[in-house]
Amino acid sequence: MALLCIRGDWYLYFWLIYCKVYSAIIWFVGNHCRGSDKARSVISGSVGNQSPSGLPRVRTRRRKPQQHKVKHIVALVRRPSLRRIVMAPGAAAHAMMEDKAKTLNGALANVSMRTRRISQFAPLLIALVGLPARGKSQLAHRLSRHLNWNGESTKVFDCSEYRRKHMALYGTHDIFRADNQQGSAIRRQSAREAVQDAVLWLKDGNSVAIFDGTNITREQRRELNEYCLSDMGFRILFIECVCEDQELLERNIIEILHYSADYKAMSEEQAVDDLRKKLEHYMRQYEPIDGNLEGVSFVRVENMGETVTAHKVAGQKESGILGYLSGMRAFPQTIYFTRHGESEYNVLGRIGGDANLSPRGQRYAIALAEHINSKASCEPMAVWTSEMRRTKQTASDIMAPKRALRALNELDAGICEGLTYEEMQERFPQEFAWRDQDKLRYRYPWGESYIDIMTRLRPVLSALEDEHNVVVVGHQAVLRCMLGYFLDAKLDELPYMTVPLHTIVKLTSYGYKYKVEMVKLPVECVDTHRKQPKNCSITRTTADALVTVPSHYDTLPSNLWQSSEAQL
Ligand SMILES: *[C@@H]1O[C@H](CO)[C@@H](O)[C@H](O)[C@H]1NC(C)=O
Ligand SMILES: *[C@@H]1O[C@H](CO)[C@@H](O)[C@H](O)[C@H]1NC(C)=O
Ligand SMILES: CC(=O)N[C@H]1CO[C@H](CO)[C@@H](O)[C@@H]1O
Repeated sequence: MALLCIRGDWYLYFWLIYCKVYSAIIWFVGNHCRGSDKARSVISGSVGNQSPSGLPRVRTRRRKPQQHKVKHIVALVRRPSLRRIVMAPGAAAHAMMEDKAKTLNGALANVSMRTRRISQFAPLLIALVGLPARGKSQLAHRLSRHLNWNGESTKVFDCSEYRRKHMALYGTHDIFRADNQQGSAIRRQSAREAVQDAVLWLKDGNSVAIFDGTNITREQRRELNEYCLSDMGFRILFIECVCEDQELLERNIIEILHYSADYKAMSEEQAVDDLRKKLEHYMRQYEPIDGNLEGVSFVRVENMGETVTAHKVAGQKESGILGYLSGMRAFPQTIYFTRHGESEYNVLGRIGGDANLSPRGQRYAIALAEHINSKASCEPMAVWTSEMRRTKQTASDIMAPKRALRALNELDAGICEGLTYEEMQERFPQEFAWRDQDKLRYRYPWGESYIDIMTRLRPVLSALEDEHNVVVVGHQAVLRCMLGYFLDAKLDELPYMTVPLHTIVKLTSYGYKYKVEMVKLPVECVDTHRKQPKNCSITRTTADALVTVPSHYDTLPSNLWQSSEAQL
């Protein structure tokens, strides 16, 4: 044992001395300009300081070489001769480069400094850039819908609407000619007004304004950028829409011809000719964004989201927008929404639960399948249901791939699941009144609010925006939210939207809007829509609370099947 210890010690000792000597030599070589005396004293000092016991020696071995290394590096950097060697060959060129960079980046440096200082939470102005018919308006409105849904109050400021205000009647493409003084004055004026309104909107405490201008030139972009960043302290993001896809372009042009207010009074040939000339005028003036020449942060969207490139984009809102843009597709779409067929709980006036369809509900399921299957033979369809029995049963006969999504489940009524409104009033009169006071935000104890559903529906809605021919079999509250999203409903109106049972709601996109068609299938059912009562105070009487409750059965009628047969 003793021998082993001594031998171990000896090796350690030897190794230590070797290290010290080695690092000292390195240090000495590096430091020779500043005198070797000091180096030698460091060597002798560190060797002399060795303690005879094992443990401390190990520690010194670890620590000391590190100190030497640091000193060694410092010495190298401090050595004037060495610095001269590094600097000498390129010194003049380097200085010249610095000067050049200063003059080049001079204007941009100020801007980017300011960008960095502007808070993440500052309001954001989005300015669209691009030729007409590149899908700018569609992008603007879809983005606005998406942001509003996500709690960022957003509004689109459309330049052409301001122009129309100035010119009661659209004349011809002539006003878009670069050399048309009066025309360009009007366009400049309307752009200015749109920006002013956007600024007022943001100053009012809203978070995003989308400026749907047309062809902002490099100079205009610089001005707008400067104005937003330095004068207003807003964040700014440019979105450039580029479209090389001829098919997409033609579709956009047809949509403009159909839906633009400018062409309402023109014959088709006239309108086509006019739009073509207008495009030519714009193309002559258009300057695409060049990341090398302009210090602005921008996103380029090619072919409506096929390719998305970002330049100097930072910030939480902006990255959300970037994510949305890159997932975006644009083609005409039709989506069908329907509630499940009448369920046993609907008949009884009970909320929530996971009941089966009533006999009448089953009849609706068959009628729905017939209706959808006749369309499905032309184009492929898909069916999305919730995870609840009543939606799955409703969709069961539709011949299309089905998917059950938890996000589509009905609002969770928590402690009130399975109760009738009368029972709710009896057991939880205060909760019932609170719900009537603010149905959108009211959350059932242990359950959900409409706002909660909106949150969980986000991914479904994003996915749905890029789908065509989908049948969504859902529930009342969930469909209110979904339809509200596509139809741009006001949030406070959502909980009172009418989505009756046994009705197919067909949404068809046109331009950036959706057209809605209600198809009521001839199968009897109860009404489940409860209007907001007049008296929402906590102290209201039971009669006041129940005044708008729709009528329902108290027990499942045994003759429901026959009676509905008879009525048809
Ligand atoms: C920044 O802007 C100020 C005033 O607008 C100007 O005087 C200064 O030269 C600019 N700085 C740079 C680096 O260009
Ligand atoms: C609601 O009902 C309570 C109690 O019946 C009554 O005091 C109150 O005035 C009513 N409020 C409204 C707005 O009718
Ligand atoms: C609406 C808009 O910004 N139009 C501009 C397009 O480019 C021309 C040429 O610079 C401007 O004069 C317009 O104001």
